[in-house]
Formats: sequence, C-alpha cells, structure tokens
Amino acid sequence: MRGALIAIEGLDRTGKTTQTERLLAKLKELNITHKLVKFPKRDTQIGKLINTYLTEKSFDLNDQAAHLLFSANRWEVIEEIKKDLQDGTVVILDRYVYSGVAYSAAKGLDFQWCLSPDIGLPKPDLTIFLKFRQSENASRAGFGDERYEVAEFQEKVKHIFENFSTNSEWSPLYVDGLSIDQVHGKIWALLQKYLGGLDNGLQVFSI
Ligand code: FDM
Ligand code: MG
Repeated sequence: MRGALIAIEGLDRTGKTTQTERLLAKLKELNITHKLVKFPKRDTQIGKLINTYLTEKSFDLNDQAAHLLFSANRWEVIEEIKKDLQDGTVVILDRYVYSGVAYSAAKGLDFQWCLSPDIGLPKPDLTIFLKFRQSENASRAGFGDERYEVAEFQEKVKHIFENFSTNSEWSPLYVDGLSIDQVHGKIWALLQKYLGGLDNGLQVFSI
C-alpha cells in the first residue's frame, strides 16, 4: 500500500497554510505517517531564487523563466516525494502544479505551454480547492505583501483555476463564512477515504 498524495490549492489568503497546519496536527494526533511539502519550496537553491522573485519587485525575470523555475522547484523534490509515498507516507502539498499553471496563465502565457514542464509529475489523488464565492480574500490581513497579491490579478487566477474543475480528483470547498474549525472538518471528511493507504498506481500529468 502506498500513501495518498493530497494537494491543497487556492488563491492567496484563502487559509491554505492555516488549514494544512491543522491537518498536520490531526494526522500527528492519530499517528498517521505524513509529510507536508509547501510549494514554492523556498529553501532550495531554486526556491531561494523564487523567493527573491516573489518578495523583491525589482527582481526582473521574464514570465517564462519564472514559470520554469516554479516547475523545476517541483521536479527537484519529486523523487523524495515518490519515495515517501511508496513507504506509505501521506504527502500533503500546499500548492502544486495547478497553482503553477493558473498563476502563469493569468499573466497571459498559453495554458498548455504552462502545463508542459509539469507533464510527468504525479497527479494528486485528491485536490482540495479552497475558494470564496466572493473575492473576499483581497480584503484579508496581509494581502498585498508579495508579487501577485493584487486583487485584479487574483480574479484572473481564480478564473483560470476553473479550468481544472472537470478533473476527477478536484474538490472545490467554499469557505465563505466558515470558521477555521468548520473548514478543517470539511477537509477532514474529504480526506477520510485516502488515509488507510492506496493500492492503485499514481497517475501522472499528461497533455
Ligand atoms: N506560485 C506558486 C506560482 O506562481 N507558481 C507556482 O508554481 C506556485 C507553486 O507563488 F502567489 C505563486 C502563488 C503565490 C506565490 O505562494 C507564493 P505562497 O503559497 O503564498 O507561498
Ligand atoms: Mg502567498
């Protein structure tokens, strides 16, 4: 039996990090072997470049190059993730390929081109997409610190994320008006059937 690959996706400030932390605490409490990988993973060489790109607006990098860095940042850690899955570890991803495609395509890059460098990466067994019915996230505390945290741009990203809603593993979760506990409860309910281990092979991203 292998562990499940679970992605938590969403726009900025929709509570992804808060929720992944809650999830981790719960998995720990139940002694379920697990691991969290947050993308971009900012502590690798490539991740450090990405961090500079995100936090220093003067760091001028063309959109394609930036896109490829985000993808490279996934490829550089994927073998380790696969090994963990094989060992039965539940791997939780805070953002993944979907963010990669949505944020870059929102800048005007071709959708399929954006997906290409990620082709061959394992597909999550479940992707929980945290979303607001309204664009409430723009008014949340802390919004506006990094590149991309601009309401108008977030609207475009939101629109492109919708392209994934036909994927079978895509599970949108509306968080409007829900407390942290309530959202956690809903995420936990979605996760239940993936926690006991899976015996099917991993799918991969393809054209
Ligand atoms: N982001 C994230 C991308 O543009 N491409 C990617 O492949 C990934 C994983 O990076 F604005 C964007 C999304 C977000 C920014 O992410 C930093 P966090 O989750 O806020 O750290
Ligand atoms: Mg952010």
